[in-house]
Amino acid sequence: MRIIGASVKIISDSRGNETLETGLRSDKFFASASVPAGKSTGTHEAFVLEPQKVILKFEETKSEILKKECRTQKDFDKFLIALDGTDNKKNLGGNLILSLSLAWARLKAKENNQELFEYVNKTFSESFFGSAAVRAPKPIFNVINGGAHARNKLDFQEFQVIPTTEDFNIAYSIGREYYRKLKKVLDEKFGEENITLGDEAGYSAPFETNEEALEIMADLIGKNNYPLRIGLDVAASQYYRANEYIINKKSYSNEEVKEYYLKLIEAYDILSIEDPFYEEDFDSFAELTKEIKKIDDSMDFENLKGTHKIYPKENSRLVITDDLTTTNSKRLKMAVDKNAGNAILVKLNQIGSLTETLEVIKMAYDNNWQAVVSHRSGETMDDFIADLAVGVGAWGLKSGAPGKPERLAKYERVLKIFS
Ligand code: 2PG
Ligand code: MG
Repeated sequence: MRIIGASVKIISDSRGNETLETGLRSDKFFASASVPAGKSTGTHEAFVLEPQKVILKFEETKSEILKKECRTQKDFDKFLIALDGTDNKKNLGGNLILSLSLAWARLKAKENNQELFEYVNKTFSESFFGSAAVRAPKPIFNVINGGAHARNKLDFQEFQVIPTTEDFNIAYSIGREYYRKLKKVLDEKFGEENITLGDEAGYSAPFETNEEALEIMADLIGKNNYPLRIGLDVAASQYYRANEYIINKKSYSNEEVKEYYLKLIEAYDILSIEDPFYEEDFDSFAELTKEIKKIDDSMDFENLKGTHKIYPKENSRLVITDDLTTTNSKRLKMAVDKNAGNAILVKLNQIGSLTETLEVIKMAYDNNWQAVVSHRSGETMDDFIADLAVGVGAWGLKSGAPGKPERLAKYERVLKIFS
């Protein structure tokens, strides 16, 4: 495909920080893409170059991009990676490379007369011989925000609800209903004036402990018999200090924090836990994964009572790796070799190109890991991740709570694909 025009703009993300939007033009079409930004970022993520510096870099390299004619996504992404020439995309910036990569994907999909998710699905099978069934992911609603994403006492970053129904339309509707009801519960308990929204549109309130938030969530699920389970992204690197974890002002060793999580998992029937340990501690991830599998294996699914009955057996619990693996196949290989988890969180901007992202997902699938596609806490209105999740048949899509436009955009796109 020949590119006849390319431009990069500086736009604002949902936190008001500067980020990039890139446009590419072929003979017939125009396509653009913008990139998000994280706050609880992993050390091994691709380098983010300051937007103003990106503009200068882009002007230097624009002629190369216009000269180069690439046939496939892989060719284009490889060309950009070679142009950058560093290990972590430090020269051009992972943000510039990703925005070009995603704009190219959108443009190519238009050239092929395909929907973006179809293009992703085809590219996944053609480039990596990976086959994935197009399907709607489970929406993962981050209804209470803590950690680096809110100003409150919660150590854990994300308190999520995950619908157990396969029907996305119903799942989305239940998620929104739960989110509305939760607001009422919190208003009554803490006073309306004390409830605010965190970075990902989840509520922030003066909770004293993580358990207090979990208790309120579980109670609301139980009372209404909602087909929802609880998920957590604890983002443990944020409360890790030299060999100890500080939770609610108390210090825990690796072993103690593992026991603490296991207690919570059993007490609140938690379906998934993300980043339970410091981002280099593969061994503790492996230990917890082993213990959680034991809980799942010991469950008598035939004789479960009450709301448990609606949980299908195939919904085994997930230990999700985010900062540990940073959407990087070298890191995922290390995690897979140690059984340090069973699902990878996929963020395009952690690695910085569509091709490398698909490569990581292929590796995950080959090793019987699940994939959960994720937004960042600083988002734009771009909904690329919805098509990515659908196109690779991801287990889940994490796009925050259904309460701010940049979060809704992704869920709405999935809804549109399946309507
Ligand atoms: C996470 C993400 C997104 P951030 O930790 O999973 O929810 O947060 O974008 O701040 O890294
Ligand atoms: Mg995370």
